[in-house]
Amino acid sequence: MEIDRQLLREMYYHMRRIRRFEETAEELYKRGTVVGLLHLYIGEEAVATGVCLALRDDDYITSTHRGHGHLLAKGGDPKRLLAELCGRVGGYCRGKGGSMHAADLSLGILGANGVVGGGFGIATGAALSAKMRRSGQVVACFFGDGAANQGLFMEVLNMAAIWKLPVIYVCENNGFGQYTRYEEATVTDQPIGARAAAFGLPTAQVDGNDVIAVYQAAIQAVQSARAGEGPSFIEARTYRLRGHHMGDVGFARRYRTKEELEEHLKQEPVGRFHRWLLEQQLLTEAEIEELEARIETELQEAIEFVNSSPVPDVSEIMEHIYA
Ligand SMILES: Cc1ncc(C[n+]2csc(CCOP(=O)(O)OP(=O)(O)O)c2C)c(N)n1
Repeated sequence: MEIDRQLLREMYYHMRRIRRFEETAEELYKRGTVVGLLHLYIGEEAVATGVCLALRDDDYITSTHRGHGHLLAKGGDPKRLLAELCGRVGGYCRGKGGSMHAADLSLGILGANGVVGGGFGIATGAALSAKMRRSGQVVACFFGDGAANQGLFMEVLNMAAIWKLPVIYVCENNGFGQYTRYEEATVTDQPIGARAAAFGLPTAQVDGNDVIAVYQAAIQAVQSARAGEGPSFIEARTYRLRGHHMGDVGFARRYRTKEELEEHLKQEPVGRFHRWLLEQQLLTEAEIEELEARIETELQEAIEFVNSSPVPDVSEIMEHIYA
């Protein structure tokens, strides 16, 4: 598949921007500016980027508790997301939802989700709606390896298969579910995709730290969904480089070692893509620096936006409550 320089540039821009957004959020959390739980996507940037760049603007995504990367890669606004994390009125939910409720329906971003596996039903329902409206839209449903053990996964696979719904189930296998290793919680003599294959879905297992591999698998799944051939499944193998959430620091919980983390750091997706682009002479140092400078400016503007945005007034405490 031909991947042009403009697309490579976009891939690098998105991956690096997600990384720097997360590092900024991490820093602001440590200063007490970010409020509420924070699950960072550092190390997994190639998955959101590869999948979202294969989508159309009007396609949908559903996201997870680790959702900043998905929202940003689908075109979400870093200012409004950062403001949301910091509990400011300029945020996606007027500062009242936090990291796990950010959504932007105008961009097809159907929301992060604090319920593990909570996106399965939403994505499959959105795909049913797209099919009934004959809109040609496709849905990408992001979820973790832990979420794949939720019973609803089986139900949606069956429903999406029988109705040939335009949905792509994207399992981000980052090696862990909270403080439990993947292999301790999930049968590994069969890949997770075997569950989807049992319902007849085409499945792919890709290196989730290789943005091009993810993109190629996603393009194939999108084409098949748009052609009316129904759902697909992709497992992207990656590695979570930070704790489960900001409170999970160091190695005290003993589910991984420092040595393991260091090994994975060598293969982290943003640096790896950067090195590859230079080695292959696909982008120049100057082009990369220009993209990085643009990202720093955007993030600086996001911080200024947060600083200029107040916390919600107590008088609106009962507004925007849906349940
Ligand atoms: C229904 C439900 N069960 C349990 C939890 C607590 N919980 C939050 S994140 C998480 C681990 C999820 O693992 P995975 O789906 O692999 O995503 P990852 O955190 O690795 O990105 C758990 C058990 C929850 N939020 N919702």
